[in-house]
Amino acid sequence: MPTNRTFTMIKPDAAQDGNSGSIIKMIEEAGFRIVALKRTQLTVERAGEFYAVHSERPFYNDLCQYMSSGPIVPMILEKENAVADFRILIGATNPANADEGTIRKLFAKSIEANAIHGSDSDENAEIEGGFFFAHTEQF
Ligand code: IDP
Repeated sequence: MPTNRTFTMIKPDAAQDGNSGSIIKMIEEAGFRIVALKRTQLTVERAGEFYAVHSERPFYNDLCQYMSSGPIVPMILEKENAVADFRILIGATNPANADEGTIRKLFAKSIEANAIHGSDSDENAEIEGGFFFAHTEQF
């Protein structure tokens, strides 16, 4: 995957509340091109695999339960400087600290149910995109 791509997923709280369309509109209006998109649901085991880096953190089990509690909308996105620009668009992990106008400020419920994921590096964007999409599903 080239370095102008990032990976995101709309999390169960936002997908369940019917906010997927509004969030996708914000993403496209911010200049990101959708390379791959689907609606799916993680098992608790698959959620644990995705968040394995956090397995020693006290919130890990709750996070895996939450992330498997309903449908999610994973996407691969393309834009110059995609990883950094997308982190700005989504805002801080805790919506209480997120800037006005960011996706998390607008749609997140809590530090855990924070509406959306965004990769934190080019390397993780490639790994996370590959977790959900085959190369033949990326256009
Ligand atoms: P990020 O998603 O903003 O990169 P990370 O620190 O990588 O934040 O955490 C991954 C996810 O774990 C967060 O998006 C959030 O859903 C959850 N999380 C992070 N910190 C906490 C916490 O202190 N309590 C509960 N859940 C948390």
